Amino acid sequence: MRNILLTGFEPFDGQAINPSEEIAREINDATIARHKVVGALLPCVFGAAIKELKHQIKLHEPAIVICLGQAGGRAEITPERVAINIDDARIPDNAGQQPVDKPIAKDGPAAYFSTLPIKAIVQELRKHDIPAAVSQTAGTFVCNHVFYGLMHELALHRSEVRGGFIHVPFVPEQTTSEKPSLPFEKMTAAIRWAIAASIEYRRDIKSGGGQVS
Ligand code: PCA
Repeated sequence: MRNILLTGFEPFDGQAINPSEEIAREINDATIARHKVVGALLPCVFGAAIKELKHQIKLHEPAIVICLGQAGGRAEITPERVAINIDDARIPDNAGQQPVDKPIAKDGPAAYFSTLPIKAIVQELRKHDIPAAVSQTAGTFVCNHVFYGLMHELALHRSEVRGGFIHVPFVPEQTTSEKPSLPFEKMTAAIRWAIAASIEYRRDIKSGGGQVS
């Protein structure tokens, strides 16, 4: 049975929890479409997060890597289309680092596209009444950093492994009423569907209208 590596992030920016961590913990050890899910936690720290991710990849030899992160303020589950080669932090990471306009890989390309079937994932989630949309930017903080680090590692050393990044909204406990959120159970179900779609669709489908407006 092949492994699927599913990572979440520790809380950051003074928050008590990070739903991405809870989701990865909840789905850890599940079997989905004859694949075993291995959950792992990444520090919200530039550099250290990529180091830990590479360590987990070496350890588990996954067929697919899906990294999760929190995007507070978004209303949908958002598979990310593109990782860009820049760190530009609006706030310090959990180690106090705040890089500005710093390339992630000196000689790396400007960007990598996700090799997850992002449109198929959106279609699958909407079929199950879960709000979902493709996102065109993962930002320039630690999530984009890890996403870029993942795609760079796969491009250089593991071209047969597919991977990408999915941002999730706040859970209701983290928000005031005017900020969007999704219940934890709904998000966990969503990520299970996303994993199943990633296994099923080795190539993405062509469909419009899936983007965040
Ligand atoms: N979200 C942050 C970093 C960790 C997380 O869960 C981001 O979007 O960059």
